[in-house]
Amino acid sequence: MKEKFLYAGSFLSLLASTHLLAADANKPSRPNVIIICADDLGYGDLECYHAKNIHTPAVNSVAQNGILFSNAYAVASTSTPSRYSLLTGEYAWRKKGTDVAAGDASMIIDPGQYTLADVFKNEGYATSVIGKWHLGLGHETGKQDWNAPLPMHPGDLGFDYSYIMAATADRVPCVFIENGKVANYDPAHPIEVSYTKPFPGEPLGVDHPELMYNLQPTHEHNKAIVNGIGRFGYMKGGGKALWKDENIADSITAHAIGFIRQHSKEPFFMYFATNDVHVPRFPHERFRGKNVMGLRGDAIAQFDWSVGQLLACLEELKLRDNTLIILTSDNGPVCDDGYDDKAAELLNGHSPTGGLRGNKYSAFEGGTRIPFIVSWPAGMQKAGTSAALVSQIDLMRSMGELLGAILPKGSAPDSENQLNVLLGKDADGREWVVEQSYNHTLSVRTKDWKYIEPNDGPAGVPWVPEIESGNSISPQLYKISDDSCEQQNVAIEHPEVVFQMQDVLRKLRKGGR
Ligand code: NG6
Ligand code: CA
Repeated sequence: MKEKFLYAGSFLSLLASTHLLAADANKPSRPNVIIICADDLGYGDLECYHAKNIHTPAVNSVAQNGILFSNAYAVASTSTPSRYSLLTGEYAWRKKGTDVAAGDASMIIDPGQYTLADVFKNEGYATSVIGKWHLGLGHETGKQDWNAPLPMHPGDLGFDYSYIMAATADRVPCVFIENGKVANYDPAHPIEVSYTKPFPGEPLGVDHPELMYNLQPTHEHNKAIVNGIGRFGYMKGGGKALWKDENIADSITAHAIGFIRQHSKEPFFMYFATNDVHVPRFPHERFRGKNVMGLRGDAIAQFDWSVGQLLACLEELKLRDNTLIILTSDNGPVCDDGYDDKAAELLNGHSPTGGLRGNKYSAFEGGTRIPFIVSWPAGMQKAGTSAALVSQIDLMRSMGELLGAILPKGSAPDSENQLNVLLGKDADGREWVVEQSYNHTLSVRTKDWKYIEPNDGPAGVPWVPEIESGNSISPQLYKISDDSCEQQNVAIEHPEVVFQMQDVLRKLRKGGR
């Protein structure tokens, strides 16, 4: 089936490129595409988004050669649902089992679903995912044999090459998985993973705080100990395959560069998903201790370094001009997310959300409004900024449009083609964007308003109560303006706006757009 698409797609793109060439011999087509997706990087965390305590020269240069968006959204305020939506063009709340995944979760995207990687692959691109996956592996939760090839992995979802962390750095297994097999596998130390039972004889963080010598937990993260850091879940074995947190950025960056070099003569797509700036934050020693904000600031600097390495490689290979980079984050920022890295204490006046209310997990803007920069020097008229409403849900159909690809019926059901907005040719963007908080509360953002639907969840996020969840039993409506964001609930004064917003959600839930 996929082969048919391959032929049809290649033929169409040949037609499309011939057409482009006929219209304008210099017009670029089929750019390489790299999505750089940081983890928990906030709207205010980059210098080009007005961060003061941190220099991010590499990201700045992406912005200087592209469009910087000020109203762009992740689909959800946590990783798994956000990434699910980015890669499938379907709202995660439509599908069960898309909440924050354990490290032994089975594969969440069905191999029968058409993904963003399929769009590229069927247009003849070499495709890869490198870094954080967090969308499950194998066919049965908790039943993976980590000592053998995994029967289901990104290779079944359109990615030709994968070098990934199964979930997050704070969850076992703490090994990289390359094309469905543990990288650097150590037969002397077979791997066992459980999220229910400890392994006899394996020391746990809760009993041995002295073994967590690199970082101490503030909550949870006190089970398996790997590299002097406590984790979620139990694990045994791994030996030389175990990662060292301080080398994760180096390792994924080196693999990303390797992929670019290998495919420099053909169009490629890479989803580069960094571990930075998720917890545990333990960057390489060349970054540690350098930033006034402590480890969280050091991790942002390390993220910028990774971006810089990719840019340097593209420049060297003369690929930068015809490479379209989308630089973004999976959800809003958080300070204390389970380790005592003093992220909150050392902010020194910095606001990770750029002054927005709420944080990662929240229904408030801080949960889902994220940095979003699009840069394609050869394919954009001019650099600049855009206030258009943008959602990551639209990447799939927008990239499809870019490639002249045909998507199968029923695929990417919630995605819209917004290519002209992403390329800065259209300033309008979406009429509304829908966002999901940690407890599936949905919000609607329009140009002027933000509506949060009523629900009976607690006012603070249960495991980090100091974070405002955005939950309220009353409907909330806020006027969005630059100086005051989500401070005054005006739902009672504007019932007609509340009704319009509820109508958006009602129609969406029925399956419409
Ligand atoms: C939370 C974890 C947090 C982090 C998050 C996932 C607790 C106490 N905290 O459940 O540490 O791992 O899940 O983050 O459970 S995400 O960015 O991958 O969604
Ligand atoms: Ca995240």
